Amino acid sequence: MEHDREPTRAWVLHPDIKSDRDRRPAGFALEEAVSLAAALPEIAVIGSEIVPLQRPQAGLLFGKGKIEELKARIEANEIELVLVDGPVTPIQQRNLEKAWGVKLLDRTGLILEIFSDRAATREGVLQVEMAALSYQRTRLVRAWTHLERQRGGLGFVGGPGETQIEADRRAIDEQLVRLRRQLEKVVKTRDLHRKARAKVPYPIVALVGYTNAGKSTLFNRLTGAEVMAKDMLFATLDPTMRAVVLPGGGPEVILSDTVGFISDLPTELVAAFRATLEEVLAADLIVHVRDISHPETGAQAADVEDILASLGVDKAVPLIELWNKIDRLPEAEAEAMRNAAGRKDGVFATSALTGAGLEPFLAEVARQLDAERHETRLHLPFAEGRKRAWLHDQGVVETEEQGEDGFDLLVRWTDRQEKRFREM
Ligand SMILES: Nc1nc2c(ncn2[C@@H]2O[C@H](COP(=O)(O)OP(=O)(O)OP(=O)(O)O)[C@@H](O)[C@H]2O)c(=O)[nH]1
Ligand SMILES: [Mg+2]
Repeated sequence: MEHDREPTRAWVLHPDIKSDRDRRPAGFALEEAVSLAAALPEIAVIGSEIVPLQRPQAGLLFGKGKIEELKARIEANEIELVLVDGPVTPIQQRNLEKAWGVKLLDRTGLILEIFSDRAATREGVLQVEMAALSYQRTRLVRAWTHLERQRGGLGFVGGPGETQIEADRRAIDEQLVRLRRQLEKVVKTRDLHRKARAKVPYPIVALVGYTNAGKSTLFNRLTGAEVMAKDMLFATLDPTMRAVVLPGGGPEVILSDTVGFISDLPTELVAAFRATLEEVLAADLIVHVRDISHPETGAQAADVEDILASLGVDKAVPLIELWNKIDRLPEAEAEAMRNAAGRKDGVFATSALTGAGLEPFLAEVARQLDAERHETRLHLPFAEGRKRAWLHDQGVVETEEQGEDGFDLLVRWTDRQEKRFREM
């Protein structure tokens, strides 16, 4: 990060496309796009606007008149970077950059930039690099087809020829193979870590949710950790885990804070973060943290559920929903929310900031984890002392008797604990 440089002056555009059936309310979408831009420290958002459009124009995205109008504003404000909240084809990007004399990023490009700014672990860095390269590769190909066509028609010579583009693609492919190999190595080490953690005697509770919902704030409050919690999109990128004792002498659990989700998450990134989010797949309990004070809270929750499903999260994993930031609502509304949450199973109105509503939530975590447990009788030969020690570590042994050729145990454990045991 270069702090001494002047921030790049940016303008944010949200194309509100009328032909797009399931388009989001433009005001909220623009607000989110501005927050996304603000998540990059080197950008200063000078202005933003909604651009109503009947349908996207093939070569330029916007209509000619609109482009002229925007050009005037861009020049008057000395804008260097235009962020378009939506997909922009490579051809459109090139043409708009030329028309306005700026650099342009689309939504996927911007999210990739943020992720690459945040990635802290080796694994995170590799994943973002791979996502960015895959994105770049598709754009390279399409831009080239366009150039070729144009050159053919006008008879120009020069510019990148086929061999150059082919070489670029090959270079990207080779780089991707290299990255994948490195990633595999890192994942293998992490798998070892996870195996080590599987021996840790506690169930895993994963916090998931839309970006900025309050996951890290809750994580910090419960664990006393200091994970960066900020009014900034994608404050957290790498998953963080900490052991916590649930209050009231409840069981000890491992709490896991994860990367936030966002609508239209670039597919490259979902794929890239699969490995990281496997922590979530391995959880004994999922806590979905929602910002209930956000005007789009319903749509955000639906997005999170879609992403969880696409990650293959097992429907059998119990889930608790938190209606967080209840303190931001006017008292009458907060009261109505608390009542509505109270009528639903596994839903709690909370404030990670003030701590309100957390006690009943934590009691439910303890109860759910306990309800999940079932009893199993095991016979362990003397040679399996390691497994026996593991069971005792997990605190699942109810009774134990020494027989002639080993131990007879009665254990009470969760499905996942049993699965981990069977895999040992
Ligand atoms: N008023 C209020 N603000 C909250 C509450 N929980 C979190 N916040 C604020 O919301 C912002 C985002 O909180 P984070 O904990 O960083 O959110 P996150 O879900 O971890 O976000 P990402 O890491 O970006 O996915 C911060 O400014 C928090 O102080 C709450 O219960 N009430
Ligand atoms: Mg966070």
